[in-house]
Amino acid sequence: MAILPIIETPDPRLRVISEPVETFDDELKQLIADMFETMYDAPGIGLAAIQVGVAKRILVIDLQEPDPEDPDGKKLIREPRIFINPVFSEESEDDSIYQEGCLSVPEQYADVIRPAEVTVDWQDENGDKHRERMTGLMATCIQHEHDHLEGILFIDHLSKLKRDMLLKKLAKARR
Ligand code: GNR
Ligand code: NI
Repeated sequence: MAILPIIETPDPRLRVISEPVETFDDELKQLIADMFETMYDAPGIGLAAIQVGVAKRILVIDLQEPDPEDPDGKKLIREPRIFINPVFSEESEDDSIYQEGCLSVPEQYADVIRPAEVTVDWQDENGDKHRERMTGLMATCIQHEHDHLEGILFIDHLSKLKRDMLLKKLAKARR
């Protein structure tokens, strides 16, 4: 296992369109393990392979929501999920607004409007096919991750004014 370096904007690799996975081998499983280790370390709730420089249609997500049984509400439940070659359909008419962040746009946050629900078809690490209706934070997160496969960042959903303000803040934070 290895923690991989996360690519940050304006690295042009974040604009590349990722290629479908065709071979479900040990190398793929190793990459997925490294992606989870990198995501948990960051920490983040999702990661697309292109964020670690691999232009393949692979997403890992773990919303790490608090355990409702834990009296302090501090314990997070780990529920790692793998989505390979995800395809969306039946995006809801209803939208949801969520304050998003991105490990490739560090420490910058903005409200993004997306369909509240989406049906996703995908393959797992063995190539087996799945379909599920996503809602809530999972719907938001998987749409954010899927954007990465198309070279899109959450800041692309903002007005030019808001995007420029956010990128200015990022530049300032880096100095
Ligand atoms: O860790 C992350 N948090 C997050 C919050 C709201 C909407 C999307 C996300 S995904 C992000 C990790 C990341 O950059 N994934 O690509
Ligand atoms: Ni992101």
